[in-house]
Amino acid sequence: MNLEQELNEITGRMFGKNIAACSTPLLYNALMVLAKERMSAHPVIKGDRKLYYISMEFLIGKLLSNNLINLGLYDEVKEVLKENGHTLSEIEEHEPEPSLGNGGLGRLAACFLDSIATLGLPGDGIGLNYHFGLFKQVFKDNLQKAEKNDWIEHDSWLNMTDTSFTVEFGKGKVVSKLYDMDVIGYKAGKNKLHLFDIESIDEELVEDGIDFDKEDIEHNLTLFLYPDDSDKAGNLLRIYQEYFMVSNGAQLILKEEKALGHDLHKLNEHVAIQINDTHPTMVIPELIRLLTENEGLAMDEAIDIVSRTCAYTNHTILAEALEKWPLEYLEEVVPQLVPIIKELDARVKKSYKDKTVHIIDKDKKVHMAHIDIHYGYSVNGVAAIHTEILKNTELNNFYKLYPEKFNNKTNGITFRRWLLSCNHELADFLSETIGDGFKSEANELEKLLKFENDENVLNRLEEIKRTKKEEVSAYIKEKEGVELNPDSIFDIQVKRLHEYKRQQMNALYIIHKYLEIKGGKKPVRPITFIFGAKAAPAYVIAQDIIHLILVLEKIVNNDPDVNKYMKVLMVENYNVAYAEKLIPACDISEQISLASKEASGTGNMKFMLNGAVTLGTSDGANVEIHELVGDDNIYIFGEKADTVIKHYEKADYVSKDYYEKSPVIKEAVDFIVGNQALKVGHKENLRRLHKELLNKDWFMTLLDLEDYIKVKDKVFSDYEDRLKWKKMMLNNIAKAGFFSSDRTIEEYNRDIWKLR
Ligand code: 26V
Repeated sequence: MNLEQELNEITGRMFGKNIAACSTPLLYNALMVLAKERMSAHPVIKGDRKLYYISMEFLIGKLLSNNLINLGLYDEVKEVLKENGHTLSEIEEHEPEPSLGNGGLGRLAACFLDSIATLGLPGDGIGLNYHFGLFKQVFKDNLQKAEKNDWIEHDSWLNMTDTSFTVEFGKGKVVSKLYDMDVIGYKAGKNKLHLFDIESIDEELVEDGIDFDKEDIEHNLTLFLYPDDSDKAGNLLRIYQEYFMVSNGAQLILKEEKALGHDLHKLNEHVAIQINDTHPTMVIPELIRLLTENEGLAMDEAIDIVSRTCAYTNHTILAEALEKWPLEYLEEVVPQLVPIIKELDARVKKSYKDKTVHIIDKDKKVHMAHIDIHYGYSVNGVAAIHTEILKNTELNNFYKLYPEKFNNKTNGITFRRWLLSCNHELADFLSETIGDGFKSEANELEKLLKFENDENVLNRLEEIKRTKKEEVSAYIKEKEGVELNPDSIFDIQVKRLHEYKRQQMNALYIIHKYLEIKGGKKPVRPITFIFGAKAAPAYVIAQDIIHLILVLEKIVNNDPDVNKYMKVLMVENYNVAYAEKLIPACDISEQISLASKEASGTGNMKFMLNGAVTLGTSDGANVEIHELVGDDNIYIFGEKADTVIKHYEKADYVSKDYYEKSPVIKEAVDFIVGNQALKVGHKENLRRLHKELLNKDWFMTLLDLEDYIKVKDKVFSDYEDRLKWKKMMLNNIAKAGFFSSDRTIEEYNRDIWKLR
């Protein structure tokens, strides 16, 4: 049977119709069945030592196209659909997107699963099956509103299993229910993503927007990712979720090990557990508890074995993001873990007098990262500069104790999704020019460097960029009702909204440019400023920044003196699918975090791979991008990390000084509360933001603003040197190979997991 016959057989069996007669939703279901049938026939990757990647987030994105690519069916399916009067893109559009992650950390976990399977390594993901995931963002009255994302359909990529465990809490127990998704490698075998849920979930609990009874654990446990944790009930729910995940994970791991006949005294020989940020930390005391209470191991041995099994990845140095749970919360939610956590703490206190490395501090807060570092065998940061900051500053006291545990694993992205799937035009052109090898050996992209002076190649890169800009403009016209000019420069900043990422600095540049144009200084070529960002619902200043950007959008786009020269757009509900459309269309990739604060960033890598040029600070993986492409192919501005760290140490940064000494800064900042902005926006939000920038500015926006304006103006003028720009595009694509998550996973495996 050829593929067309196979698909016709499925549509006939399911709906009594042939392919041509099926509607888009029917075809989506039929293709999902086809992919699932093919995947179920693929071999499960096996080995003597297996990885479990435990994470509260797996931002997997839509799955149809990616699975078809990895199954090697993509082109054929596209052809068959075309012959039957359909397009794959209309079907992709129909697929709901699971929102099982916030941003980089969750997306990284998804890229890793793809690479682990592609490299043929035995490794499963363990997480939660949030019914409404991260909220769906809508804009009303220039403000963000949160709604639920109801992504689970009757037929989905989830496969129900009969695995179920009991998880005990202080106030009673719940019974879990496991759903699995197949994770298929690129032309390779498969692993699984295990997503735990509860039998007793009640979707009806959700009232208006994303409000629900946070205390009804038996019915709410897996409704949402990161429920609002601004109050005690939200924090407790977060602990319930974390423990539910790790207890299920630990029970699953032990069950699988026993089924394989492995001796649990040798757990560390057959299992590696990667703890993705501190959220799954309780897996350490939970495993110790299960091994001592149920499996008859002595405490010393259990601690020793678990410590040789678990490894920890740190994804941020931001103090407010490092989990420290009040001991009384843990006593309420997971009383059975508390004696073990106290035992772990007592052992640390016995060995080390230095209070900064203790697990339970004087205020009875439990420092989750400290459990990971003392009782794990590896601690890694996610980009070179980030790991150096961990070793020399943030975790220096731990580094002095355990230098051998610390290592760097610079993040990566899967090229299957971020090139082959989202930019066929570029992928096909690369195949024609340098051969197919880069698809499995990413460094082969460097072969492109030979064509740096080949006008045809350079022009094709420019044409492809133009095509992707046209495509996304048409999509945006339909979705947002905003007309974009594909001949303008596309300057894009898409990522979670956080003050340290400094979307507000980009907004201040936009004000500056707007005022320049009003004053008669027109840019040579129009510029389109695009944003996409969700803000945590309880994060007030982040909401204010979104408000400012939406207000600027209205002012700029409705001003006939200006809108020929510049436009501003914040897309609604930025998610993986939107990223896949925007990134290939980008000219300038904004990576402008305050140096030292962005652990790595992974969007920066996706943009580079698709031929955008980075405008960024010396932060996270930007530093490594800079090293790879050299000074001529990137724009770096702003203070360096060591200077920033010194400002924090000395507490000597005063934003008002920068405001007062620079008329350009003053004018841009004051625009926020000027008549024009207040006419469109809300006094309360705009005044609060203005005050924050002048009196606090914790992430030092004004420190770098002047340099940012200077360098960004230079980027726009360089854009007119088309030959130079096209060469920059080529160099960025050619040097992106290092950022393949296949490379990252090879390093994790070589240094940490040692799977076989
Ligand atoms: C979490 C929170 C939660 C509370 C409020 C403030 C706040 C700020 C940041 C975070 C981030 C938590 C960890 C995280 O998502 N880190 C991201 O991990 C990516 C993958 O390694 C990396 O590329 C990003 O730079 C890093 O921010």
